[in-house]
Parts: sequence; C-alpha cells; structure tokens
Amino acid sequence: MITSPAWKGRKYAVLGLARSGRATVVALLAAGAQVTAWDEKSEARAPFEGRCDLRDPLEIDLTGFDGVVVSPGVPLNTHPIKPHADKYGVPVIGDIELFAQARGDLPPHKVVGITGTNGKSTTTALVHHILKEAGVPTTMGGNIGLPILEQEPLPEGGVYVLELSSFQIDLTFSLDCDVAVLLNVTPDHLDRYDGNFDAYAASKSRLFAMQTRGHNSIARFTDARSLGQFAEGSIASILEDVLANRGIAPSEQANWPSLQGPHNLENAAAAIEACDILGLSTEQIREALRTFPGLPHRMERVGERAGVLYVNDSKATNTAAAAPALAAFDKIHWIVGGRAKEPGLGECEPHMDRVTAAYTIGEAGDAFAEALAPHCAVSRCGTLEKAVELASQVARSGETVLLSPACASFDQFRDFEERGDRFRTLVRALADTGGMP
Ligand code: UMA
Repeated sequence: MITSPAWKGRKYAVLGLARSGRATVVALLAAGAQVTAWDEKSEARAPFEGRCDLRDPLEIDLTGFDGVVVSPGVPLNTHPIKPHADKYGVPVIGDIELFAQARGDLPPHKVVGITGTNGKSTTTALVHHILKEAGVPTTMGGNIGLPILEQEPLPEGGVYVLELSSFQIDLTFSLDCDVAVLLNVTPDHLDRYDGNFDAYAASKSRLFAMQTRGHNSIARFTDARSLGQFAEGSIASILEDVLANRGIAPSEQANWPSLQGPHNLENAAAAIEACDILGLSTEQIREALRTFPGLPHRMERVGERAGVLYVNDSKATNTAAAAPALAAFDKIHWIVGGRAKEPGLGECEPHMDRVTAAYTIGEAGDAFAEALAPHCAVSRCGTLEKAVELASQVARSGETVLLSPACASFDQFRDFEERGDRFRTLVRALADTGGMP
C-alpha cells in the first residue's frame, strides 16, 4: 500500500467506496488520518462498519477537514459535494492527488502520466511492459488495473506509469509527471462537461500545466496547438516526429502482433518516446514492442465457434474508439450500443461497408438502429445476451462477431470491464453447447 506520514492526524471525508475509494480509506487509516467515509450504496459502506465514521459528507459541517476525496465516478459538474466543500474552503481531490502528495516519502522514482481520449490503456500497458522487460521496477495504475494507493511502493529507480482519465485529472492538483503524454482529444464524456468540448480538452491539458520546468511532455502537434501548447519550460516532443527521430521505421509495426492498426502506431510512438526519455535503448524498446501481449477488452480474440471469430472490444466506449476495430475485420456482425457519448455513427461511418449485420443494445439501441438501417441488416436486441445469441445464429464461417459498442456501459453494466467479461462468458457458453475450442 502507498501511504504518507503527512496524512497523520489530518481529517478527510471520502465520497464513493468502490475500488479507488476503498483503497483511499485504507491508505488514509493506515497513515493515522481521521476518516469520514460514505457511499450511497449500503453494500459499499458495509466493509467499513466500525472502522471509520460513516456519514455523508454532504450532511456534515466540514470545518477543519483537510480534503474531500471523491471517486472519479462521482459527477463533479452536477453533484452538490463541490459547492458544499467550497462553502467550507475544503479542497475536493482524488486518489491520484493523494498519491502526488505521498511521492516525497517514496524512494526516488519517476512518474509517467498518460491521458487522451483513446489509446490510454494500451499506451500505459505498453510503457509498463517495455520498462518491465528492460528490468526497470515498474507498476501501472490510475484508470487501469488496481487503484494506485493499493499498490506496493517501488524500490529506488522505479517508474509509476499512470493512466489518467479527465475525471481523475479534475481531482488532481500537484502531480508533477516526469513524462506527461496527451495522445489525442476527441469528443467524449461530454455529459460531465455540460456538453462543452473545450472544457473537456482543458481538463486533459492540465496534466501539462502541473509539470515543473525541465520535465517532458509528449502530444500530437494539432492537440498541443489547440490546447495552448505545452507547459512553459517543459521539454516538448511532437508525436508525429517520434518514429523518424528514434530510429524505428513505421514498417516495423508488422512485427508487433498486439499493436496493429494506425491508432496503435500512434500509441506505440508515444510509448517509444516516453521510454526513450526514461533512458531505454532502441533495442530494448524494439524487443518489447514485439512481445507486448495486448490488453483484455481491446480487440481481444475471445474464441472461435464454427469458423466464426468472436472479438471483445468492450473498451471502445465512443465511436472514435470503435472505428479501428471495424477497420480491422471483414463481414462483421457488430454488437453496438449502450449509453451514447455522441449522436450518430461518428467515426464508425466510413467503415460501414465492413458490417454485414448489426445488433443493437442498451439505451442508445434505437438511435443506432435508425442510423444503421441504410447500411446493413439491423436487429434491435436490447441486451447483450440476446445480441450474442442472435449473432451466433446468423454469422457464417469466416465472419466475425464483434462487441465494440461505441458507447459507455453504465446503463446496463458497472463498467466496460463487466460488459466485456459478460460477453466472454456468453461466448464460452456458446462453446459449451456448440463445440468452440
Ligand atoms: N457514488 C456515490 N454517490 C454518487 C455517485 C457515486 O456514493 O452520487 C458511489 C458509487 O455508488 C460508487 C462510487 O461512488 O460506489 C463510484 O466509484 P467509481 O465509479 O469511481 O468506481 P471505482 O471502482 O472507484 O473506479 C474508478 C474509475 N471509475 C471511473 O472513472 C468511472 C476506474 O476507471 C478506475 O480504474 C478505478 O477508479 C481505479 O482507480 C474505470 C472507468 O470506467 C476503468 N473509467 C472511465 C473510462 O475509462 O471511460 C473514465
């Protein structure tokens, strides 16, 4: 666990007791802080019965509190906690800010922070993989895997690789990344920014604003320009220039099985640059690009049944993220829908010639069905269960059943991971009845 003596005797309220909130309470209690914790769900509160004061921070006088630690899933734009804390002058922070505060007590280390609308998880996992293969002590966290405070501190010389969502950056104020990466910014999560794309982009660019002079930033030229450039005094790298500058030819991508598609060339370029800055050799980087195993829920080949390939791309939570999966396969039976982030087919539209049939699910199912009707056969399925069942009956040998929903999962699932896990289970159940290997 990562904790800090600086929290001893301080008072914190923690709102939200899912993964990040739970880890936060445990780390604060271990440091000797006084904690008031709350989650609207009683089952989330239950593990803390008798361990800390369980009261809703909205209902209490926050005088004397040092911070309200809010989970990234709590919508800051609409939730009354922010104005309530403001009334008492108490900062609203997240677990990444607590990590930033704890850094001074950790053995000397570096932090790579990676944000962007799409590609964050792949790039984070890839940087982590390259470092690990090169023998550097490393761990990854943030918007991926275990919450960062739940992890063991790294020994001296370690590198923390953090995937950071805009929700997490909004709750972070002093994270000075040694290397900060902004992969891209396209419309996403706009419900959390009152429909304002500039506010969402500004949230992402704060990762650079928090850096001190001499630290490194990496972004695409267009995003860096539109976001008001890099932090003053940072050492800036433009993503478009990386491959030429670092001696790795774009044609080498053919040797990286889990990094196919143009979007992954950009993700790889960001990882190459970050690892180069951290002092790794081109040979170390090149070797690890070859052995990167890829991520679950990201164009994950779940199996084959009767010659039909089943692919779990549940991580595609907007149309820009789903488009590369559509571009990667032919004769697709596309399972799409959930909670829409934007109207229409967006960046998926140019790939409609690859879709044989579509199976719509979730809140946005009907809207997708209408948008898709001119392009392919559409079945309004409502649920993932129905969609998998129907697609498995219709798809023929050589075709692909692809879950790449282009939507958030929150209308029907806890998160995209639960959605992808359910898909995998459903596909495996088909195997039990139909002989999938
Ligand atoms: N809650 C309240 N009151 C409210 C609203 C919520 O009590 O008004 C409670 C909920 O009941 C819930 C908790 O607050 O128990 C919210 O938790 P959470 O949704 O933040 O869930 P965590 O398990 O803590 O997961 C968070 C990130 N979730 C989100 O950003 C939505 C995880 O990112 C992250 O991996 C985890 O912290 C560990 O650090 C997931 C995600 O879906 C992968 N991210 C989004 C994405 O990638 O698109 C941003």
